[in-house]
Amino acid sequence: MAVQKTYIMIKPDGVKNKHIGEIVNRFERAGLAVERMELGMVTPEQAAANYAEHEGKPFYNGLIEYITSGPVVKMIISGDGAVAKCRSLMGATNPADAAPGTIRGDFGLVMDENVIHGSDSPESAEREMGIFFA
Ligand code: RTP
Ligand code: MG
Repeated sequence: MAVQKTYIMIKPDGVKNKHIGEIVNRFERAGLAVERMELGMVTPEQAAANYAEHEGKPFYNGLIEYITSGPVVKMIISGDGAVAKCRSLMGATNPADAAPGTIRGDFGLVMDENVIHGSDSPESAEREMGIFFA
């Protein structure tokens, strides 16, 4: 499988609830490597660019407000099939549907605060890495 890079972001609830170490550990244990890592805020411009596909949906305003509400951990993660591998480690979008053993299944409580973001395709990954690590 091809080596890929993907954009991963531990969301404000993941930082607040002190899951950074455990989450990074899971990616590393899966054979993936952390290429870049930075703790900081997401600007409103970055939030809008990252979630442009959701503009106009009922949950959009809350999503932007939430992702800019506190520090996040922005990461570039690399490895064989990194995009799909990370999505699989993250689990389903809604923590209620996410399998035990996945990041959202173990640490997520609600759909609106679901611990982690990960690029959903190699194309999204390129775009999102450009937004957060210009
Ligand atoms: P993400 O982009 O954050 O990694 O999550 P995802 O690909 O699994 O899900 P996506 O469809 O891109 O949705 C982005 C975020 O918006 C919130 N959401 N709420 N109430 C709803 O119906 C709804 N749908 C999506 C979630 O917090 C999701 O992570
Ligand atoms: Mg998404």
